[in-house]
Amino acid sequence: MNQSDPFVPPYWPPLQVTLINMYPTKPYSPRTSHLFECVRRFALYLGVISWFMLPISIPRSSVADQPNIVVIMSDDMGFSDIGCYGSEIQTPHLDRLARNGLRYSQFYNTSRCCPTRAALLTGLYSHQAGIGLMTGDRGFDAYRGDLNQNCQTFAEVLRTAGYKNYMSGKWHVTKFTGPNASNHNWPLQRGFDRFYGTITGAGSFWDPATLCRGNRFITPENDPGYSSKDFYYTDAISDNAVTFIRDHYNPKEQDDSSSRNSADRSPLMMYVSYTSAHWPMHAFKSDITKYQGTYDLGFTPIREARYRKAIEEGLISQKWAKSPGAVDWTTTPNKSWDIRNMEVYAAMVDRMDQGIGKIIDELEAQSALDNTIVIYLQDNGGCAEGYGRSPNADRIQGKSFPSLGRNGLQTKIWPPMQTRDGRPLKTGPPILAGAEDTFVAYGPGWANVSNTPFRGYKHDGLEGGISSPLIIHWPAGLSKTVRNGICHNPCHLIDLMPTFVAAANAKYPTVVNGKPIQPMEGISLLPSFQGTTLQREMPLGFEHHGNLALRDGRWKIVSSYRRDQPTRWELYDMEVDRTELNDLSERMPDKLQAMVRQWQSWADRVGVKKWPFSNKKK
Ligand SMILES: [Ca+2]
Repeated sequence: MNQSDPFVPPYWPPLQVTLINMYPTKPYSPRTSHLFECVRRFALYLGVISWFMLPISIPRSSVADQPNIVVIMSDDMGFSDIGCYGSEIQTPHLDRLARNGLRYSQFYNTSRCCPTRAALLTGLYSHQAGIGLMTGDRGFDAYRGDLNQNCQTFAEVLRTAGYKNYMSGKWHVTKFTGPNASNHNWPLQRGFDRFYGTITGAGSFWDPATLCRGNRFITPENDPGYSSKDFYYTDAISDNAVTFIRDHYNPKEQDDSSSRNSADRSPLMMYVSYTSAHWPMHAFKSDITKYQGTYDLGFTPIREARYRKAIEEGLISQKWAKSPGAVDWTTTPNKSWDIRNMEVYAAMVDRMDQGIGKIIDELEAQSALDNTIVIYLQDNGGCAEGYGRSPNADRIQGKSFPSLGRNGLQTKIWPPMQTRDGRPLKTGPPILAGAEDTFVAYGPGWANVSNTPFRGYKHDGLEGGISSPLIIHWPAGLSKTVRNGICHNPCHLIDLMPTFVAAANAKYPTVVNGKPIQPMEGISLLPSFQGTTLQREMPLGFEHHGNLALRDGRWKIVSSYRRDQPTRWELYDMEVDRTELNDLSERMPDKLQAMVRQWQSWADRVGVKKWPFSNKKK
């Protein structure tokens, strides 16, 4: 940011020049006692001496002071949906991470589930990993719908640095999702030691499809590793993550042998991939009740309150006008139905935060929180899709299904589908969302609230589609000067792999199993942990479903896909207009064309094909 700019970030420290040590000894925590520090330094001294005495073949990382890494990602939530980014939804645990950590105001995802997961896992643009669109094979290498063999997941890379890797939650980076399908691209085959979760990308929270433990399909009722009186997927993800952490530090208690050897001495990596708050809106009554009355006045007052709070937090500039509301509450039909949808959505986010609290508590119980990098992010912006918003009463009249019993697999992720005991799921008004026999999405009006103050939704290259909170919590590694601070440098999913490689003292490979591995695309965020401005040479590129964008410093071009219409680029100065309301493309045609050429160069390099393409191969 330009210091002459009236938007001077309130918490950002003066520019510092910091030498980033690629083999870091962690900055001292101010809470570290003198005695502990002496012991720690002596241990480090012994470690260094021991290292020189070891055979050359022992990797240096085996004696490094490597941090644990816990990546927590939510699903289909907007920029302002958690408390510390402006929301009225109660997220005290995420807020605590933010107050003691570092927030980023311009962190980008890829605007959709699959490509975000591909980019997060591999440090590449999603097209380079083979997932330019979703998990169907579109006949081009960039759109195979399956992670390719010329990329590595961060689990695969961290494993080579001595990490034990665990995953709880949604995978969604392979087209092979059935119980008899090839599992070559499932978590255990891509670097993880233990996995609990779903292979595909959506479904009931009360009975998720493709639920697996390791490589085995399970049901909520026959899972040998987890049982709950009231199964709810968000809780199951949290509880299994807690179990993996506990077992990591108490290897004798664990129920499989994958990480038994020296697990207590290995650093831990955990990928917690929630499906909250993706449709359908499913939640416990007790959580929904907390939000009754909160949304009775509709979209406008909530958007305004979030906008004001985000300005107060220092996350957005007051000179960025709030984008216009997308849906008129006064003419919205079925108001009580839509109010309920947002109450349930809030309850889903609230429940996820409760689970994050359990994970943080377990790290604290293991005395591991201090040297754990806890990361929170979201996979795409609020979702305007209309799933479950039309009534299906006529179609399900008098219908019932055979019970699934204890072992029957849920095979559907949207209606027509059934509960485990055979009831059809009901959609649309006046059916109130929440229970297991309902299937409703919260729609464009509330998605627009989620994405306050931005335009656009999930799928889009506009800021509402690609902007995510990013919280970094790492007491042993963040400078005191950035605690409760905000980094305003643009960042992207591709930056997390280089950050992990640097923090873990890992070596990113060039060849694996004879296959060349594409180089990392991003930059390490470690300098920002010390308050140093990030230096990025390459612009950030975006393409999904024909929605295009390029971010280069303060400038952004963006084009929204319109069927049967030519590409129409818009140009924005993000320092003065991040809400993308003042298109400069006609006033600055040379700048626009230069950036379009940059975008084309990026698109050609990563394998983007012009949308729409219809070919679909099996
Ligand atoms: Ca998503």
